Amino acid sequence: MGADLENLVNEAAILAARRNKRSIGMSELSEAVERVIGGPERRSRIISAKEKEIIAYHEAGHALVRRMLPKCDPVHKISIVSRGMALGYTMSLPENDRVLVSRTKFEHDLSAMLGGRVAEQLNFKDVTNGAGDDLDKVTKLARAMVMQYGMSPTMGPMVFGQRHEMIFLGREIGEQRNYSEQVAREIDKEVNRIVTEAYDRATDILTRHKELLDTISQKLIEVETLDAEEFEAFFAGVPGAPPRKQAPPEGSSSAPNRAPEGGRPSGAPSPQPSPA
Ligand code: NHX
Ligand code: ZN
Repeated sequence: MGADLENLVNEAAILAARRNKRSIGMSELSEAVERVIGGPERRSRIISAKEKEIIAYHEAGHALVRRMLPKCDPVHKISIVSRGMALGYTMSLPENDRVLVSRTKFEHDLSAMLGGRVAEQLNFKDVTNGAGDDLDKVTKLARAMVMQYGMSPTMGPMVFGQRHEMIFLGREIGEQRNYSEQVAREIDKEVNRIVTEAYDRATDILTRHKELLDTISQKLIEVETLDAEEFEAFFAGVPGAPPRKQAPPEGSSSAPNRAPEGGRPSGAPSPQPSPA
């Protein structure tokens, strides 16, 4: 944790020095956060016009679904500039520190994670291997909802499988199956149902807002990145878009449950690493 912060500030200092600045500003700090989470930008990567269009639609799909579902965290940044391993990414920013997550929020998050794949399908009538990482996360989350969180009405409030973890390494080393073949099939069916419903929800949103998907994708092709404010501008007067709270001014502490000391200071963002 302390080492993470040291690394973060060091990255910010390097960026400030490169920009011939005498001190670290907010822009260096946020770029450092993005570098630490997602790796360095790779502007030299060569991408064809067709691929750039696919990447733009994929990211616009994530962002638009995320914006239309009330339980999703707000979009912090959309980019079609490669960073680390990813060709593009959509970052979100939790509005408050959360410990407990509802089934509804998980369902909305699944739809947002599938938004990229759905946008590819709707616009190109074809899909790419690029969504593999999104689908991996979707499948793992849906499976955890059924097997670990008791969130499937048909499977009931039970835990399936005894997970063997090496606690001190925080790593899973395998799963002991403690349920029948029959139950294994029911679990698979439930995981599939949850993912399918999330996919259908994303398809519904992107079909109803296809023109907006086109507009945002074209804008991304043109400018390559959109920040929260630029993205939000597309939604003024759009019916069906849940209202977005105005971000509190820098340094103000409006969150009631924030730890007074030792926690993240208010105003310091904690962007999610997910490229989804
Ligand atoms: C490939 N990369 O392997 C190419 C080079 C679908 C527009 N054929 O979902 O970049 O396809 O929303 C962390 C996070 C690899 C590590 C994402 C490693 C993705 C990312 C595969 C966007 N954004 N896919 C995404 C993407 C790809 C990949 C990752 C990772 C794309 C997608 C990578
Ligand atoms: Zn994606």
